[in-house]
Amino acid sequence: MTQPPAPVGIIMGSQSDWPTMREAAEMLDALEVPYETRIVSAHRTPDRLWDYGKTAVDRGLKVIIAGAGGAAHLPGMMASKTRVPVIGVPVQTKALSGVDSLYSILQMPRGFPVATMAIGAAGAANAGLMAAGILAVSDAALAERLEAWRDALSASIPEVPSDD
Ligand code: RP5
Repeated sequence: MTQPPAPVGIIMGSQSDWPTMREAAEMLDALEVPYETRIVSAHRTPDRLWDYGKTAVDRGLKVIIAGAGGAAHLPGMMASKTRVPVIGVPVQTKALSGVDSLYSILQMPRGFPVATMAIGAAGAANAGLMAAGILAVSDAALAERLEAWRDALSASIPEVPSDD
């Protein structure tokens, strides 16, 4: 039996981005959302970027999570190539702490938006949640799982601080 196409693509500029981008993957695992992962670099593999963007709609992708660091052009270039919503994750860098990545992703020109998350691991995890939220608009079972996940997080926060 053929598997339905993964609705979420997690792409990243380099293998070195994976420890960050894994946070998005783990969030989608927790919410039982299928995804694919690819290394797609705006600078090192531009043809791969173009092909990925060009075929995204036909392959059934509904959301793309794109993480990159430094001169982080991947999310924006992907947004220019496909109408599939792109969620950008600025990967933390050594030289400029990820502010370079953030600014590279954030300031898109009018017409080609990227939903930009926070720098680093929290941003990647939130990208997974954002992708799930987008899909949950038309998937009642996923909406229920997402509500449960959010409720569990709220319930895990103590009301009173502890000295331990
Ligand atoms: C970017 O350059 C990647 O997204 C990565 O964050 C950064 C450094 O890449 P490597 O030199 O570690 O492969 O394209």
